[in-house]
Amino acid sequence: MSLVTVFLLVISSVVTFAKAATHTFNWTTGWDYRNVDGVRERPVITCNGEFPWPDVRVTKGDRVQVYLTNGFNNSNTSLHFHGLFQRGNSQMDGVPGLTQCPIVPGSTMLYNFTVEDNSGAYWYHSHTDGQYEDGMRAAFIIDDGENNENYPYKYDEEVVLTIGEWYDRPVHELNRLFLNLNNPTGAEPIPQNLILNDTRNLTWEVKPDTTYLLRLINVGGFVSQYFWIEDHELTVVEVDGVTVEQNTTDMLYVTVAQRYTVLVHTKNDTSRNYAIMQKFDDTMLDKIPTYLELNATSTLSYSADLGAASENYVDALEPLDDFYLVPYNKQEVYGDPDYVITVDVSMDNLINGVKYAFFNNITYRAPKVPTLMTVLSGGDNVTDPYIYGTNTNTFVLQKDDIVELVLNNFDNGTHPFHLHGHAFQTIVRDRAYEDAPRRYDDSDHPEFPEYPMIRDVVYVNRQSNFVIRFKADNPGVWFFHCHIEWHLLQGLAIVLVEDPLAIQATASQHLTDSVQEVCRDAGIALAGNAAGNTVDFFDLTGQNVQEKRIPSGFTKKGIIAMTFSCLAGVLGLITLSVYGLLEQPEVASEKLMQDFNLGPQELIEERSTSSNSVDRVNP
Ligand SMILES: *[C@@H]1O[C@H](CO)[C@@H](O)[C@H](O)[C@H]1NC(C)=O
Ligand SMILES: *[C@@H]1O[C@H](CO)[C@@H](O)[C@H](O)[C@H]1NC(C)=O
Ligand SMILES: *[C@@H]1O[C@H](CO)[C@@H](O)[C@H](O)[C@H]1NC(C)=O
Ligand SMILES: *[C@@H]1O[C@H](CO)[C@@H](O)[C@H](O)[C@H]1NC(C)=O
Ligand SMILES: *[C@@H]1O[C@H](CO)[C@@H](O)[C@H](O)[C@H]1NC(C)=O
Ligand SMILES: *[C@@H]1O[C@H](CO)[C@@H](O)[C@H](O)[C@H]1NC(C)=O
Ligand SMILES: *[C@@H]1O[C@H](CO)[C@@H](O)[C@H](O)[C@H]1NC(C)=O
Ligand SMILES: *[C@@H]1O[C@H](CO)[C@@H](O)[C@H](O)[C@H]1NC(C)=O
Ligand SMILES: *[C@@H]1O[C@H](CO)[C@@H](O)[C@H](O)[C@H]1NC(C)=O
Ligand SMILES: *[C@@H]1O[C@H](CO)[C@@H](O)[C@H](O)[C@H]1NC(C)=O
Ligand SMILES: *[C@@H]1O[C@H](CO)[C@@H](O)[C@H](O)[C@H]1NC(C)=O
Ligand SMILES: CC(=O)N[C@H]1CO[C@H](CO)[C@@H](O)[C@@H]1O
Ligand SMILES: [Cu+2]
Repeated sequence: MSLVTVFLLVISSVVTFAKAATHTFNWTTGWDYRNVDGVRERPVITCNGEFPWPDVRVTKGDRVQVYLTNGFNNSNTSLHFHGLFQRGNSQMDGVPGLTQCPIVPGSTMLYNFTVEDNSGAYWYHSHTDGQYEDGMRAAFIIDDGENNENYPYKYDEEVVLTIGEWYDRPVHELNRLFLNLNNPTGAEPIPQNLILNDTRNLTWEVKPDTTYLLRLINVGGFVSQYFWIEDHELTVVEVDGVTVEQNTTDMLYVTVAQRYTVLVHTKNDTSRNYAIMQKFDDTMLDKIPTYLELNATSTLSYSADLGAASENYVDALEPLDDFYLVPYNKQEVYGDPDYVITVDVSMDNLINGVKYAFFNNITYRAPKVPTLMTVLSGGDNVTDPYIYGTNTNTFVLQKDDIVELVLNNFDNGTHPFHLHGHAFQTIVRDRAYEDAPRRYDDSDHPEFPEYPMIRDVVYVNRQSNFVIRFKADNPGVWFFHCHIEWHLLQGLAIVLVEDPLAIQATASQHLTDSVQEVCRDAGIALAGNAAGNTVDFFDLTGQNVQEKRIPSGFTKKGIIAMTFSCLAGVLGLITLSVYGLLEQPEVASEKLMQDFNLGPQELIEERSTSSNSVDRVNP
């Protein structure tokens, strides 16, 4: 290397260093009342007493320091920066039970990381107990260079727009009804409304003949939505922070946690305003209550004098299929995998009558010691998945392996899956199947795309399968889970421990003072296996485990019968509010019977014959 080159390298690193900024935030959680959807006031989670939470904008290379103080009196909290790779810094990923301890009331955690590997549209949210559905989330935008100067597409203005859904009451109330013996079918709570930018009937004032970079972020927790703007094309240029070759469409299908960045060119003609439309994917709802408006209209406004736009009806929902998007960097499909993980998704009731979600028959239960702390204290034993517990579905990945994850969805619903620490290639996504689930068959599959779409949240169709690939080049402890918060609460998650020996050997992975203090405040040990055993890492006595399976001979019908017989009086209140059917009690019991293929006569018979079983089940 010549002296001149060395000199230039020194100069350029100094310049880069000089430009990188540090952004420090000091946030305390709390509750207050807000009327978000214009229907009614309800408690929302605030940031320093304010709502909504602030959007964050930084430049690639910057440092972010967030002091998060738990200002709640009776719930824990955490903060996850969705989509950021947190390379060499797994402890900042924000997942209690995996990478940190829960932040208990009064405790403060410093999230301190640089944004090196990512740019584009991200978001941050609580990773605790569905809290983000109560408003603890916002956009996190990363410019590529000063004023996004390295972005490959040109535009005039940039606008962020969060979309989502809103419930009529807080998640902790809904969750008591959801994970409940009285909701044996696991029907998810029905939202009250579609929202965008935490309101309805929004007016977006635009200038004519202008190219907008519109960053759409679905910050919802359950239902996917269709999005379109009347008579305006959407040119997709980025998904989940991955720049793609332009693809122009009239309509998008956005699952929760996905981001689409699109170019929208406005018209020269300012003589009318246009509808911005959102529509629920109602196939994801167990029941469509009469009150629920399935679509919402906002206004793309060329002139305030022209007022609000009226609804734009379309005959067919034909969104872009993201599977065919091509990354801008044209990364080729990874070759044959070194390691294949196959997971089957299913839902079932356990002995307590609650409906759970399973990967390979295991519903996730957090370990007693966060998995990252097990890695840091486990010596040579950390390459054995057993020490992380038998109820955590933990897989250990080896350095730089090409990992293939095959997901077979035995559930008759669409699910958006998210991998922490990576964006992945999606090489197969099969169509929906109506009658029986279809497994992936690696001897009979469509040809893989040459340049597969890369993103961090991808949906699987009902009773179908997908295959994703990524390279295990980011040592850390990473969650892979359904981003429907209800399903995560039901345990639909696995854990990937990536190159654990490298985690041990890397100074930046060692726990910061703040991370350790958060654990001390929570009374959680910083060492040990999943059961908290520090002497013998292979002794899992006392680990958290799932409820027992329902013994054969005791059917789901028994569970239903038990529900009806024990709770005939209460049924109206609890089950019905979960089904969103308070106004139509008879429809709800009908729905319950349909879900379990029970006729009214059978129901009565079950009720009289299963009374012994009922005793066996009651705690
Ligand atoms: C954060 O704000 C709280 C309350 O205003 C204050 O007590 C604390 O010192 C601040 N922390 C930092 C690191 O600025
Ligand atoms: C939006 O409009 C609907 C009726 O179209 C109304 O019920 C609701 O209160 C409005 N919401 C807000 C936040 O203004
Ligand atoms: C804790 O906070 C909740 C929600 O704001 C409130 O309803 C409750 O009264 C508080 N409890 C105590 C003991 O302060
Ligand atoms: C908060 O975390 C602590 C420590 O793990 C735990 O004991 C407590 O039950 C949690 N609180 C809630 C409301 O989940
Ligand atoms: C954040 O981490 C950097 C790098 O380790 C360190 O220099 C800095 O002091 C940390 N910030 C705080 C507030 O501790
Ligand atoms: C949505 O809210 C963000 C943050 O307040 C704001 O910057 C943006 O302009 C809003 N978008 C629209 C379309 O009004
Ligand atoms: C819109 O108006 C500009 C000048 O203001 C003109 O250059 C452009 O060609 C017009 N575009 C269309 C589609 O008419
Ligand atoms: C919106 O929903 C209503 C019923 O909820 C329906 O009548 C109307 O056609 C829908 N509009 C669109 C654009 O789908
Ligand atoms: C655009 O998306 C469609 C599917 O919606 C696909 O057929 C087409 O190949 C894509 N084109 C480009 C350039 O990405
Ligand atoms: C899950 O359990 C079912 C029924 O007991 C069994 O047939 C199936 O093989 C199990 N699946 C896995 C992946 O262990
Ligand atoms: C799956 O759901 C679809 C749409 O709701 C329905 O038509 C189909 O009958 C269901 N299949 C099974 C096996 O339940
Ligand atoms: C079974 C096994 O590998 N046990 C090892 C766990 O780690 C400790 C300390 O690193 C070793 O002493 C054990 O042999
Ligand atoms: Cu799901």
